[in-house]
Amino acid sequence: MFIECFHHSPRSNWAYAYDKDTIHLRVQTKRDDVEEVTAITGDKYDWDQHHEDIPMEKVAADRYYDYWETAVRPQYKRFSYGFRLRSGDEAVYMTESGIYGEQPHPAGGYYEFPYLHEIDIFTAPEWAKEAVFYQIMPDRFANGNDKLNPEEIADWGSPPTHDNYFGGDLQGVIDKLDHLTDLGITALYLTPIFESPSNHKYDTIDYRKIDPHFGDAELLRKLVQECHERGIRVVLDAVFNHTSEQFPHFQDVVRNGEASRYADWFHIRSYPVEVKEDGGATYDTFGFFGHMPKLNTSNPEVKEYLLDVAKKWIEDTDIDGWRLDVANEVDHHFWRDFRKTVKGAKPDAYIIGEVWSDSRMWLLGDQFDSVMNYPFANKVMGFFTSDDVSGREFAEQMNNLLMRYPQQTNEVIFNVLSSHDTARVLTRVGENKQRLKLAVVFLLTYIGTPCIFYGDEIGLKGGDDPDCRVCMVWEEEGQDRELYDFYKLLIDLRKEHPVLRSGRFRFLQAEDDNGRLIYERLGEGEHFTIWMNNTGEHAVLSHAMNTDDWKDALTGDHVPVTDGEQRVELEPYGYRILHRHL
Ligand code: ARE
Repeated sequence: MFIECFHHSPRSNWAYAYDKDTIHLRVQTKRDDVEEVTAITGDKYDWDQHHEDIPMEKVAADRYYDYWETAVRPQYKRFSYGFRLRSGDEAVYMTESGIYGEQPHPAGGYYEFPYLHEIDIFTAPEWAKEAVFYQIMPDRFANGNDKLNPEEIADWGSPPTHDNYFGGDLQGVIDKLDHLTDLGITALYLTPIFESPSNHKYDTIDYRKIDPHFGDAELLRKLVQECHERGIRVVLDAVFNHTSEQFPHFQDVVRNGEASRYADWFHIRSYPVEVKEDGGATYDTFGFFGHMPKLNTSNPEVKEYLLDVAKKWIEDTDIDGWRLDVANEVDHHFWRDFRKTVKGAKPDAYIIGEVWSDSRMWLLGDQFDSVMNYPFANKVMGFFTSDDVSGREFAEQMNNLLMRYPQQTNEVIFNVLSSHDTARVLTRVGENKQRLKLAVVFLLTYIGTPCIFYGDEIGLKGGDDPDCRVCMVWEEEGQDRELYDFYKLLIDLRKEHPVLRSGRFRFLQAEDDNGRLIYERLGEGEHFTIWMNNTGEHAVLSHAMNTDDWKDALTGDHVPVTDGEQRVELEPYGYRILHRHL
């Protein structure tokens, strides 16, 4: 066996409390190398009386590794453990102190789960597990009050640029809530709405004031209330990594230099505070954007100011959570205090960090509940936009992502296909609606909290920012109603079946020479299998099945099993969703 490929760590995504009674353990081994892994568990204070060998299941495989997982429910909420790994006649024991040919005495050197404290368990808000999100950029969604329009607005539907405005506002969102309700949306994420000089509002002048072009606090309160009456939660966008250069405290530093009482609110490199001819700023910024000075969030005054903002909007308008802009560039101390403040104001608030890469550091239960899952988006869109990625490669990529995080994180991670920072899905799939539908079926039958970028459901197109930020189309003749009905159908299916939200996810079949795959969602009382043909040819997929009460989840047709095998014919880029009650 390739012992050098064995991996376990007694914390994080390898050993974690899933709920108040259950701890999940995971082990990594080289792909197709080990035949059996057993968790050797016991209570170090009385091993003879309290020990149990627990078989581990191979739950996933990526390109290089197999992943084994089991659940342990220790009677006294504590246990020590090691692993027996076997291939053929060869067996070895892996403990924290090393790898041995014989089972070491449990007296020491085993891994430890010292004690399962309920307060230490990361639990995400239950509603977030059930949610289907819709992301809106208010300036582009609907204009509900012309009186609030910026001085100059572009014609609705004309090409967006980095600088033009279209006059959308909060009243427009309120006016169009029926669209969200009809689609089946249960949660709304608004990009920034506080006072800002830009059309995207990601450079804040006043965190305590709604941008006058969008409305005011009273109107936001009304929007949240109308959403709550419809069973829709509301999440706002917190831009705490940086401000606008017009932020008064920054302007004070520009005017007064080192003498400013706000000098330590920012990361000033040298004085005077300015953006030089060559574009370089004498202070830290978001990216290289001089108009976005970076806040020093380790400064207690800054922390107090921003945490008050986070609390204020929950208390004043009853919002249900925050999406955190450029979250990975703000310090962890700040986010730990942020979580305490936000959860103190609303215990089931949902905190989504914007982190485009591996987010383990923020998902240990002490900072974020979730992150915008761009690695998911990139792999899913990479698979469904081309014929070059095989089903097996895709399965390996998704399994690798799933093994990064604890199960309860996977159940609420914020899965997107596109956003205001990426090209739209229909554009990314080359306007091939069949490919688009496969990607959307995957999004809405996968584990995690799905989010739909406004307008994707009616076939809006657009390249990278700013082209993706086109105005919403409200005239039915400008909408792809067939696509809308498809999104609605899949959202309804997800909302009707809990197993599509929190059931076990497994790939059942993923071929390495084409884009065909089958995966399942399995939970209390229900079983789904989703069959996909991500190729341009007709396909017949078959899979061993020993039960015969399967139906097509969308048509209700019975899908027979013959001689222990289920066969499903698929059109090019076709899919079938099969369902049975257990
Ligand atoms: C836009 C254009 C720029 C242009 C600028 C002119 O994108 O090319 O020069 O306008 O003003 C906001 C606006 C953007 C604006 C930007 C800068 O929405 O329209 O830029 O401000 O003025 C990384 C960060 C991630 C960040 C993206 C944009 O990690 O946090 O870059 N996303 C957030 C918001 C944005 C917002 C800002 C940050 C700033 O969602 O909307 O931009 O507050 C890889 C990397 C990622 C990288 C990603 C995208 O995947 O791994 O780290 O994200 O690419 O570039």
